[in-house]
Parts: sequence; C-alpha cells; structure tokens
Amino acid sequence: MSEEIKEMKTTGAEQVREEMDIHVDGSYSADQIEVLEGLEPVRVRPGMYIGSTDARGLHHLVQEIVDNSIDEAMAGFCDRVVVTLHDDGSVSVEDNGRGIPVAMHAKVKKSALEVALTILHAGGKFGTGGYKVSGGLHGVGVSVVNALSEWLQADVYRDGYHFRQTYKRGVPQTQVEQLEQSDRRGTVIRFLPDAQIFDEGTSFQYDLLRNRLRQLAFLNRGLTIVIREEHGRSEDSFCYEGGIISYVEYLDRDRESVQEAPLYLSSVKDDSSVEVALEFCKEEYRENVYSFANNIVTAEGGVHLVGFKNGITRAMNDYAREFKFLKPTDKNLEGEEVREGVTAVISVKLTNPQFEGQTKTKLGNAEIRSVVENAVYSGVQTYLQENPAVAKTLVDKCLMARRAREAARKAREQVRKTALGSTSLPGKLWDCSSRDPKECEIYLVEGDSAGGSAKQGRDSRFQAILPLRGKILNVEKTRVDRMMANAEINAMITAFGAGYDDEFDASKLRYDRIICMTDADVDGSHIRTLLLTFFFRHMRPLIEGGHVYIAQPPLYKVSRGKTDLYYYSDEELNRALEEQGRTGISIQRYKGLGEMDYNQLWDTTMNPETRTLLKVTMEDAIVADEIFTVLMGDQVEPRRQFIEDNAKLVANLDV
Ligand code: 0RA
Repeated sequence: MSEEIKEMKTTGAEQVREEMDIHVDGSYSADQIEVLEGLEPVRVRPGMYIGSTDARGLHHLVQEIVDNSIDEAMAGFCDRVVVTLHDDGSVSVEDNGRGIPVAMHAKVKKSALEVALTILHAGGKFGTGGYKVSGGLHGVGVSVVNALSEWLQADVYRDGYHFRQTYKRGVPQTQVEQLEQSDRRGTVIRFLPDAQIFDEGTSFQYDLLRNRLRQLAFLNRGLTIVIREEHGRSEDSFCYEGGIISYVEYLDRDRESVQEAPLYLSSVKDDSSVEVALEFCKEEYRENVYSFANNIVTAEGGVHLVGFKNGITRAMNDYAREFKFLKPTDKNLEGEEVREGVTAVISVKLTNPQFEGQTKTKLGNAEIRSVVENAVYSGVQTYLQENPAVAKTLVDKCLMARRAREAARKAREQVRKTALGSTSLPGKLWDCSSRDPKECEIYLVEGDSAGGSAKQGRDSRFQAILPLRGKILNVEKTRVDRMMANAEINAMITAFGAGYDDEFDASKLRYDRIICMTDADVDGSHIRTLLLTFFFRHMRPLIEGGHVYIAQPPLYKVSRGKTDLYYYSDEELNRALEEQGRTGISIQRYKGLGEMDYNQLWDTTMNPETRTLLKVTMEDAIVADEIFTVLMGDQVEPRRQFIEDNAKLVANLDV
C-alpha cells in the first residue's frame, strides 16, 4: 500500500502540475475546479471505473474502501476493520492502521489525504499499478468512491491528532482540519453514494456485504472484520486464526470429510506467497475448488489453479502406481477423477499480479504455477505416505469415480443419439417461428394449465413455451446418468440446443433468454430453485452469460369499476390502497399463474413492453454454491437454519 500511495502522489502531482499551468490562479475556488475536472471522467462514465451503476457497482464502492484497509492489514499495520451501515444510508469503513498520511505535499501544496481522495490515479488497468491489484474492477482508488458519493468524510487519527476533511461529489468542502488531540490511530472513511449515479437505488444489502467480508476474513488469517448496522439488530464479527483451513472447514460444514482435518500447504518464493488448504469429502462427487489472487476471486482460474491440479493428480498417480492400486496396463487417473469430492482453497499473494481472460479474473504470472504445483505435489505425497488408511480410501474413491464417469459417458452418448443427435424437438415444446436466436426467448412454465394460457397469450413469432410438469429432478443429489433419464431435464437440453456440462456451447443456444415462470408460492419457488440448480451445475455459462431470467407475475389484481390494476408485492398493494382508499374495489390474490387468463398473462408478465424480468446473475459463484449446497443437500437442519438466516437472499436468488 505504501508503494501505491507513493505512486499516487507522483501521478497526482503531475496531473495537478499540468492543470496548474492552465489555471494560473491558485486560489481555493480555482482548486475546486481543478479537482472537479480531475474526477469528472468518473462521474461521466462511472461504469468504466466500477463496472456498472447497478446494485453490483454500488457494493463495489464498499469493496474499494475495504480493500485499502486490508492492504494496510497485509502490510502488517492493522488488525481490525469495521464496516457500519448507518441509518442515513451512508457506510463507513474504519481501520486501526497507520492512518492515511495528512502531511502537505511540497510541490502540490495539498495534503496527501486530499491527493488520495481527489485525484484519479493510474491504478489497475489504467496504468502500471503498484502493490495494489486490478482484479478487473479492483484497485481504482478511493478517489473514485469520492467522486461517486453525494458526500464523503475522511477521518484520520495519527501523529497525536484527529484530522478531518469532507467532500461533496468529490469536491473538498474544507481544508484538512486538525481537530482534537487523540492517541488513536487509523482511518475512517464514511460516504453516501450519489443517487444521481446509481440507478437501482443506493441501499446496501447487508447479506451481500457480510458474505464478502467473511470471505476476506478467511483469506487474511487473524484479521478481525466486523459488519454492523448502526442501530440495527445485525452485527457479525469474523476472525479466523485458521485462515483458509477454517475456510475449507466452513465450506464443508455440511459434508463429511475423509480426513481428520484439511491438509494445509504453503510456500514462499521471492515476494510471492502461496497457501493451499484441501480435503476430500465422502458422498460428494463435485469438486469445490476456489482460487484467489491478492484476495480477489479468480473466477477464470489461471496458473495457480493449473499448478494445484497438476500437483494433486501427479501425487495421487505416483502413489497409486507405487502401491499397485493401478495395474501396469491401467491408464493414469485423470484429474477429474482425482478431484471428485475435493474442497480446496488456493490463495496466492504476489506483488505484481497479471490478470487475464475475458473478465480479467485469470491469473497469468507463469512463475507461480510451479510454486503451487511443487507445494501441492510434495504435500499430498507426504500425506498419503504417512496416512496409508486414508490413502487407500482416496485411491478407491478415484477408481470409483472412474467407473461412474464411464457409465455417465455411455448415458450421454445414448442421449445424444436419441435426442440431441436427431433434430426433433421435445413434443410438448411450443416453439416460436423466428430462427434468429438473438430475438427468441423460451418460457419455462410450471404446469400444463399455465402452459396453456402462456401458449395462447404469447407472441408466437419470438416466444416459445415449454411446460414443465411436476417437480424437476433435484440434480444436486443425482449423477449425470440418472439425471439424463429425467424427461423435464431432457426436454430443456433438447429445446435449448446447446448441450450440457463440458460440451455446453452457448453459441448454439436457440434462445437468447431463458425465462422461468413459476407460481408465486412455495412450490413455485422450489421449482425455480431446482431449475437454477440445474443451470448452475450443468449449464453454468447460461447464467454467466446473463441468459437466465425470472418472470415476475403479479400477486394481486385490484378492480375498480372497469379498470384493473396489478400489483407485484404486498408493499406495492398496501401503498396503492393507502393512496387510493379501499372503497368500491375488489382485490384478487393470484395463487397461481393458472388463475390468469391469457390476456392478463400477456399484459402483466409476458409483454416485453410492460413486463419486468429479473436477470439471474452470478455475482458470486461461491455464495450461489453455498445456497445450492445447503438448500438442496441432504441435511434438513442446516437447510432450515440457512433459510431462516438468509430469507432475503433466498427470496431473490439472483445474488
Ligand atoms: C500509505 C502510507 C501510510 C498509510 C497508508 C497508506 C494507509 C492508507 C489507508 C487507506 C485506508 N486505510 C489506510 N491506512 C493507511 C502511512 C505511512 C507512514 O505512516 O509512514
């Protein structure tokens, strides 16, 4: 972090110097203009700096500030970060680090604090970047948050005093003031996001922030991170002395491990450090491997993930050969076979991370691969040698995985021959007439009767209907071969036309939008969750590519004379009743889609001009996975507890 500030200072100084050449008048008001100009690009194109101006971009602001405190912690100067959601809608991030320096910058004649907060620096993708990281969106700097805030207040405690500066939309409202004496140390940044910028409102979701902060606490052993509502009920404090070992235990809290405790491996080379924690689970055939670089989720993987995979596969094969679990004529165990049931967290920290890939979440520093690979290879090797009973269980598990994969491959071929191979579409699909996938959409509708209304109501040029009968198979508990035998699953695969699992190819999709239209009741939400689980597990690019939507049918119809008005939530209904009174009206509560006639269904839910669709996004695959594992897993008690804890999250599964 200190390197970063140095860099910010020079870049900032240059920028200010250039501006000073133009604005020879050095008065305070001229200052204001300079600063505004400096941050103006951020307000003109916020998406370039924070990715988007929706809820995700909004939460990114908090992330940005927290990152700075975590950097201070990684540098060894801070062990506590407190995030507070205030009653006035602002958020504050407090740390007990050294405090952002406030000293005057000799050339710029501004305090370092003001430079950091008002000058757009060349961080991340805009320049060289120092210690800080540009994981796609990260590392753009606090000045960006300042520019996008209606107001921001920076409080710094250092050198025996409390200092403060306040800003509005990035423009300082005061000099850096020296306030009372204080022997406290640290920084508090409090800001109110600018409602002019964020188009989905400016309210923060506690659950979303909590999950990310918990993850950061796992990734930074010993660091305490607190999130709280100012006067609210919620407060969570995270601190894990076990670091990523605790993370693996947490991920597997509802699974049974083959080992007594996760295996932990670490290695340091030059300025880079590598940590891996892993364990194998019983009765689990998926792999849950999460990789991070400088605390950022590397969703696209990269060299550290490759090193991990190579290391574990080599170690297991060497062991299986040495102890004759494999006959000389047997093929080596494949990586996927070895990793069935593995839960692992790979965390690397390095000075100059190279982020590549479509979403800049793929680590590219070639030298890191062998560091991870060697650590994992020798760690797993040693573990197997020292624990022969566990080792035998693990190798047996790999061989079983091999047989299951063989069976699945056969089943897949069968499906391809009977369904995918032929051009015939499922019998109950009402297809649309357009053959241009970009304009086509398919409604997955619960039940035949609602399917009938949807069929009548739709615009058959571009809207296809696939009625789904009864419950979709719970794919969480099912292997591929059985899953493919399920008629509903088969119908979806065939209708979408893009295959599944490793062979899924989004470019073959016959519809750009897959819309889940289920009843607004418990069964409906169950079916929706099952559908999302299926997509998440077997067609993940469908969600990643933003192709999955949830239709929003109305909950109420209010008739007053000849006019009907529709309401989509209890709040909406109550607000309307408050405003318009309750006399001379009749209220109908829709229990299911089937209660609407086809005209109503079209007007309220299917007409692109008037409907609202919720897009299902993969904000955080790990959180989603957690939801799916707990919601769909075998154990009832954690599921009940989870739903209770995360009612909001579950209600809008689009996190
Ligand atoms: C660079 C140098 C120093 C402190 C920081 C950065 C710093 C920045 C932030 C941002 C949020 N919290 C922070 N805490 C510290 C101090 C250098 C020194 O005192 O010698």
